Amino acid sequence: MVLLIDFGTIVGYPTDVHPNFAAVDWVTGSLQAPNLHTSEKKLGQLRTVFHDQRSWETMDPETVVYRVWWWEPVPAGTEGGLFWGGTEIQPGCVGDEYFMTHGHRHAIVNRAEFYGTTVGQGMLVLRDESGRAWAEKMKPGSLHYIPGRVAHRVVNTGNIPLRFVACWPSDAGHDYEIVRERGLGARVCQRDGQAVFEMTQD
Ligand code: S6P
Ligand code: ZN
Repeated sequence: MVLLIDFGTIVGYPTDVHPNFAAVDWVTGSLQAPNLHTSEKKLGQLRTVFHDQRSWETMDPETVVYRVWWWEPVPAGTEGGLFWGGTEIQPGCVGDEYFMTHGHRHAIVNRAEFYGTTVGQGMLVLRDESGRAWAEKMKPGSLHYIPGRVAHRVVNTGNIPLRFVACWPSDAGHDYEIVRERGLGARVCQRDGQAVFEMTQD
């Protein structure tokens, strides 16, 4: 059987297969998909994330720090399925610390993930179960494999929005508590105009 896919048209698909099709703009990471999910995180929702609480308190809690969009071709929790999505982090700082995602480890801890940068500059901060922290530079085209059991967070170190695409298992889930409790063991701060990766005591 010949299968022709043209961004929204599938010809000759077997009738028992749901026509799951989507389109990605590979330059920006924007996504068109059925029942696209979206969420946003504002500064007011990220109270414990930034180390400079005094600066955080002086800022507008309605400031959007990042947006996420994703496609769930199978229901959340399905074993063996995959999700696809993207994230855009605004440029900015709280005190000397760059805007970043909350960060999480997957609820099913052995679930891995891919990140691919489309726009901007940043750092992917990672921490394994033994507490070791490290970072990978993100720039357009960089592809990052996040192993299972590794907590992850993305920091925008540039002056334009940072965008990346992601692919993760549909049953991975998110454990945010572990990052709230233990942090990532490192922070990325602006020192003399440069992004510096610094280990912390947490
Ligand atoms: C999901 C994947 C991303 C993040 C997104 C926001 O496994 O890693 O879609 O959810 O970048 O980060 P966070 O830490 O708020 O979930
Ligand atoms: Zn993840």
